[in-house]
Amino acid sequence: MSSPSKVSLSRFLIEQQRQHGHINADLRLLIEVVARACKRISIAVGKGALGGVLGSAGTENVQGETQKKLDVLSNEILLEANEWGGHLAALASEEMDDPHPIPNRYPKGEYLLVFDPLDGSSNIDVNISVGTIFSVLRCPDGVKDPGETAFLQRGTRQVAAGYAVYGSSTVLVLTLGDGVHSFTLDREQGSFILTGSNLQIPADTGEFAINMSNLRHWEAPMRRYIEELLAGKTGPRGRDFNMRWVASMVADVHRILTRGGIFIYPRDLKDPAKPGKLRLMYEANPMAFIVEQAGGAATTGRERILDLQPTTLHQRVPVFLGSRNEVERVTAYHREADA
Ligand code: AHM
Ligand code: MG
Repeated sequence: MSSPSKVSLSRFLIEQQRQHGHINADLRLLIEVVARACKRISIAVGKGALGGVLGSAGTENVQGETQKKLDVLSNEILLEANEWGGHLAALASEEMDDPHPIPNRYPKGEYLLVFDPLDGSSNIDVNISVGTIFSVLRCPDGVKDPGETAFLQRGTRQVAAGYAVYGSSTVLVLTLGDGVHSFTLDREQGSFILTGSNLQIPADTGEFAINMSNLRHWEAPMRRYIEELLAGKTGPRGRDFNMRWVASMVADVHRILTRGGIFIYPRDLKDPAKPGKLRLMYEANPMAFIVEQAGGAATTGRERILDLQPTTLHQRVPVFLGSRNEVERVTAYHREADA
């Protein structure tokens, strides 16, 4: 008997369309195009110094962050790949101030794509995992030239979300709203192969991920939560916890999806104008969608992330996500303190 054949991303998507009716042909094309772009980004990242792609591009994005050459290149790869297929009405990205319209020479589709082309920029030049995060929304009915307002939809309205992590292997993680699945890039074949179905995040964990250097700027309930974890066996939690922080959200979330954990980028009081570091539309929402689909939870420390009504494209939010029982506990500490 022949061994069961491997399931490629293309086959997986066709089956989702044919058997389960979860997606239509346009959404299938969209995911395939994004995956192809991620493959190109993976190749560019993998070349490192040999590709001449390391270092700063000498420009700043809308958030005043210095762009790396690979940030700019990854953004261009995603734009170019997605412009002409007829599946999108517009795109938006961390690296562009305003939404990018589909040029008039191409047909327009019903979806909006929003992405962080290369997340974890500070890790690019030091050979540590980085990734791409994306979220898919429907263009509101009757909107012909979608601007910023068309994108400002609650996370619950996402029809798909995913990320690619460019680590020791390249893995694409995807949800279409019916569980979370992962695909590993077969570098010889050039295709993504299904390597994980219906991933589940354990409800309990002994691992947390946070940038501890900001501790002095945190709110009281946040300090309480971390101090209890640090107190270990002899503290109120009665057990020891371990810490991991890659400083690439994709890599930290991928670890949590694989073996559990809680990821936190809280609000801090260093700059009261900034309610957190991570961006709602292309970091928090897609990751919250994936984490919830894997049985985890995602909040701002106070509210469910997916319920937030966005007010601007590049808005920032505090992020608490991962193993359900830990996210619920730290969220309860914030609510208690507010009450
Ligand atoms: P970026 O999109 O500019 O790369 O910033 C987001 C990144 C996340 O990937 C990561 O979790 C966080 O910033 C790390 O922040 P810090 O430098 O405070 O550790
Ligand atoms: Mg980012």
